[in-house]
Amino acid sequence: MFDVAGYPVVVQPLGCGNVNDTYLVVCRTAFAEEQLVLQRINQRVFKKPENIMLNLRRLTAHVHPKLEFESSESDRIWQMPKIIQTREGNDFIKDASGNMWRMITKIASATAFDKVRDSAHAHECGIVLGHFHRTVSDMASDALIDPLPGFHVTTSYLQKYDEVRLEGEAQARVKTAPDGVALVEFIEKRRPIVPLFQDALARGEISMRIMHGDPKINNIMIDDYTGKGTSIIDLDTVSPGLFHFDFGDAIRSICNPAGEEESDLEKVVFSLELCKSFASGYMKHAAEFLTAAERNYLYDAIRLITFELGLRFFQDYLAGSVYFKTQYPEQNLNRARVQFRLCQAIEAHEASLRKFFTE
Ligand code: GN1
Ligand code: MG
Repeated sequence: MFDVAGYPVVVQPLGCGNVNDTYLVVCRTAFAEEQLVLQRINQRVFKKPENIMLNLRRLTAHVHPKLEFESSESDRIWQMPKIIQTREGNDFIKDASGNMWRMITKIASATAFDKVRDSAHAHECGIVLGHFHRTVSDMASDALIDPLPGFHVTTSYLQKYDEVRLEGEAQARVKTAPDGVALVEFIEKRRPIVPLFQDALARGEISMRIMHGDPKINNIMIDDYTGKGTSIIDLDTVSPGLFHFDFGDAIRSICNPAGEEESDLEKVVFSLELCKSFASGYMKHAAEFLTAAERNYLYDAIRLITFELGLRFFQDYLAGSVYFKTQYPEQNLNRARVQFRLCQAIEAHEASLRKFFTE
């Protein structure tokens, strides 16, 4: 049992994560109530779930004191969820079927949106990511255990894709999709950019830091009362990595106002205006620690992470949708189409984006 006061009055699904199962739990006492987040960790994705809890403990031990210290002088109360232990003092529970459950505090009176609302929203998302990066920028890059080895190593996804393409079922799926061959060609054309970040790392131009790993728009909480960003959630992928992946991932999800699930590809666009709003918010905190070499790769990060996610969706579709949860059979195919379309739109803005980030 988790160590919470009172009695649960409701347990209901929360959010629309593609990996873990997430529930809102409300516990009431005779005079108050507490909202909590209960999650079942997807052990097909997170093979060593104990490590993500160990990471969360280390991360929150580093971040919470800083946030508390800032509270008196900042323009907002920054928040980060906290682990609720079991009554026995453990960070998670393993049930009889081997499922792993954990409970964390809920960032209350705040909303995580699936789609961007306006420029001000994009700007706040930038502030939140920049603040997060600044807060962890003094953590050693090996302070956390890598929970998903190869997570943003684009070459490893390409290799997986190459393997799955050899299978009969995958070939049939390519043939059946009206745009199957075009999608394969789209990937082929971009093969040369895939090792870009590993090469830059190997040359020592950029270095590993602590990254969030999944800072998409619906992991950024906006205060219902003030409209300000207040927290970044979904901390399981926080790990050694590059800030670039976070920067790119946030932008690809924020600057496509149609969102990840759009079925009308005409609506998938890249908004330069939203991108600039996000980046100006991000730089409020990030300007002090980003190096000139790191800035040089910001455009490449947006393009590559969008391509990578499209590749991951397409590869999963070809493999029979075994990784990302789906509500209909072609969902991962459609998600891939959206990311590839967005990648093309980003490429069309290359010159202005490069100029904007390096000036
Ligand atoms: C997954 O589970 P969720 O929705 O927070 C995925 C991310 C993708 C995202 C795309 C561990 O995140 O990498 O960018 O879907 N997380 C993992 O929506 O694979
Ligand atoms: Mg996630």
